Amino acid sequence: AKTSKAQPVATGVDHESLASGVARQIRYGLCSTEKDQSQLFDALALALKEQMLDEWRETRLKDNDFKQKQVAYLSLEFLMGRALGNALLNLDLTEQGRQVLAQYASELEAVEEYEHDAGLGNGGLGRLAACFLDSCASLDLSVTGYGIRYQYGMFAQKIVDGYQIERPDYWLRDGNPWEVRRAHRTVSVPFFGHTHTYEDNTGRRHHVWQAGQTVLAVPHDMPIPGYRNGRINTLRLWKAEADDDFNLAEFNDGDYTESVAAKNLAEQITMVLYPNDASENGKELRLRQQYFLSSASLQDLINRHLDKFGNDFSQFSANNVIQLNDTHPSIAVPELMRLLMDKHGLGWDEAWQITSSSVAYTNHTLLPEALERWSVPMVAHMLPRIMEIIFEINARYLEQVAHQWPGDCQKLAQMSIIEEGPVQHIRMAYLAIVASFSVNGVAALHTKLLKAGLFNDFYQLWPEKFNNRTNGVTPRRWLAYCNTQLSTLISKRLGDDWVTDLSKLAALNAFTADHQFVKQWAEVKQANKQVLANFVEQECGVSFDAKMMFDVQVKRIHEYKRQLLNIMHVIHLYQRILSGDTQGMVPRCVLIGGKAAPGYAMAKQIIKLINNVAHMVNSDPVVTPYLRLAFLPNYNVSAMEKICPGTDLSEQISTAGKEASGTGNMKFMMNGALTIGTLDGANVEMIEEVGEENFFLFGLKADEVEALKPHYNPSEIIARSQALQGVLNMLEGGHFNLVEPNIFDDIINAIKDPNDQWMLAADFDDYCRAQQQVAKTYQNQSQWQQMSIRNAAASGRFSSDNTIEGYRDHIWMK
Ligand code: DL6
Repeated sequence: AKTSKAQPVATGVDHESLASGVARQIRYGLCSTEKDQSQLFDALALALKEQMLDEWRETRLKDNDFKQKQVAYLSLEFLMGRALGNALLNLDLTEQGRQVLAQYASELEAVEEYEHDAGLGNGGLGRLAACFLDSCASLDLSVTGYGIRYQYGMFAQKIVDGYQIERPDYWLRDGNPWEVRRAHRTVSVPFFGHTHTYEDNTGRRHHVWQAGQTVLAVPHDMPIPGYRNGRINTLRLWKAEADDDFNLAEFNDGDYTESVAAKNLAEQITMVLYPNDASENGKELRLRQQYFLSSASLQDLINRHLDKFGNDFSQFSANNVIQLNDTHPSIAVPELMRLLMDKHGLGWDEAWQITSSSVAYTNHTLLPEALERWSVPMVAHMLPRIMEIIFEINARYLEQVAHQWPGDCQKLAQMSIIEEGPVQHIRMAYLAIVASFSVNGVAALHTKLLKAGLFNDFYQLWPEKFNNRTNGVTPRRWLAYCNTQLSTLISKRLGDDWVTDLSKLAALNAFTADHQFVKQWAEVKQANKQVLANFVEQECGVSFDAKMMFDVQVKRIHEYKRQLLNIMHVIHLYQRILSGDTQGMVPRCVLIGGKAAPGYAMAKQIIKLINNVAHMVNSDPVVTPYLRLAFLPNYNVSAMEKICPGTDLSEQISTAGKEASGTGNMKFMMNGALTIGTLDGANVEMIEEVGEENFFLFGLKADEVEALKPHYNPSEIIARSQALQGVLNMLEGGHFNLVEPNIFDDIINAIKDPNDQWMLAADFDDYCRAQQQVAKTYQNQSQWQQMSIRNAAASGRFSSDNTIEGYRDHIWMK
């Protein structure tokens, strides 16, 4: 059944029961006499979980009836962040929570700091999955998130001498009060071994995979409360455990220690999140994780189906959708075929009919290097039956290709799921497209480019599969929770319906001429800037002055995101200040934060450059009245909750055509920041909503980037640009690395390289022009504040509720 906007219903728990729950948890749950803040966090979280248990159970019972289609959202990443504040908000218990903690002389904000971020993701893709879960629950949709319970999440980043150092993030050290281990739903996942076939006496062929090893997948469930609507969905995270027979042979041989040590091998599968956001490194353990997640989740789905319908699979695809979050879980395609055929006795055609009408695929990147390929020998060794099924899917699908393009061998090779070469590889994205009934991109431009470029052959073959679902972010966490002052101000004028229907923010446009409102809007921003300034001081030791403009770029460090362009502009400003040219300059504090993949040398050098420039800028008293720079270590979800409310200017400056969507851009916009950006990803749609006059647009467009590529000549551009020459001279002169010679040579060479696909030099002058426009506008504060209101007012389209309604209506319930 289709539902419309989220409809809050009165729920909530009285103060008494939450207070007694906390007291009981301290006494019996934690068996504690102490009431320090970390204990209070545990007790409050456990008491809240207890409040959710009945509704959680009821939601499950209702969903097990399959009156509503069930969606399984398979993702290797869920970047959840902290859960406490979000649960209090969604359950309408924030005030009660505050009062209960006051009884222990504690403040909610202080207690919240004791929760470890659940950092089970790298960046945008994982955080999107987390926003989607909130929206699905709030829209009363039966959606289960399936992921991995990594013991170590995204690494903790430290900065030592300007360099990134990675430290393990053992987020489970103090336990996880939210999770429920459901051992009775454990399934086992096969690996290695060999296959054989036999014919039974009816002539039917059977395939048997004699696994060399099986690993137990034990579900640990996290509650996902909808916004005040009584629904509690589930995020089911799988933990790998060795089964009791693990290496029994060695055990029987008397090698007890070897046998027990070998258990670690199984348990390694869910030990650590791979910290690469846009490149796959072909590691065997990563494939193990992907198959482990896919197999466990599908077995779980099938078990639920069997409980209700027995071995009758005729309605399986009418009752289930499996949404693949990127290609990472695409090994689910052959796994579903295997389970249906080898375990449940279906024939190929029936199994394919079910698979291809249940699986849908979301693509999140245009970068070819991020498209996964697995070597055939590795898959054949680790998952022998899966390899056979992939070959068979490919053979059957290539017949369709041959039919569409008769005699075109080139087409066959180029579209084959198996890539030929010295070692054959499986193109996982192709496997996902071939099997899926829906293939979607994550912003209009991204989908357009997928259809025209990367997946054009497939678009020609199956145009009906392709659709766009522009990303969004949840307004609960990213406005109502993280920016309480702004939320209160908005609600005073508009009521609070906007929390579940963000399009209502459009009504803010009516107040841009209301001086009182504009003044209050500016005061809220000012207060949030002070909070951010305190945070920067505490984390970076750099003093930010809330009277200056706060200019922020936080996201993964990647060449295509062009933190380097940002720092080149900072160097340009620094030079202008040193030469006394401060006319028209607005004093600004620049904040940059983000993690580099540990093996990504260039990204790490960029971090080092930012830190070295920061050192020079911040230590010169001539410069600091105009410019300050800080690199924020360990950027994560809870940091963003403090950053986006206090930001004036959001930097979304990727090379056009490279950022699939971006979601940080939306969080900033919702919180009233203005954006300087290129025509890339969802920026394009943000401009559509807010108007170009309320956005600082610069740079080449995606088609211009492509057209320029063959004759890109940075030397010519440098020769024409004094500003760029100035920046390069300073870098080449070693101004920022006097005692560390040559450490920035790669960066300098990249800017001058005709093969620089990020085209830094090409966009530099226009970026500086747009930044001057920013400064000029900021000097007119009433204009700036009005533009800020218009940005928040126009952000309604970027609520993930809106996105999920699109998935619901055009993919899941179609
Ligand atoms: O769709 C969520 C997010 C987008 O907003 C970003 O633009 C995009 O870069 C990110 N993609 C990835 C791809 N990783 N892989 N593969 O993280 O997805």
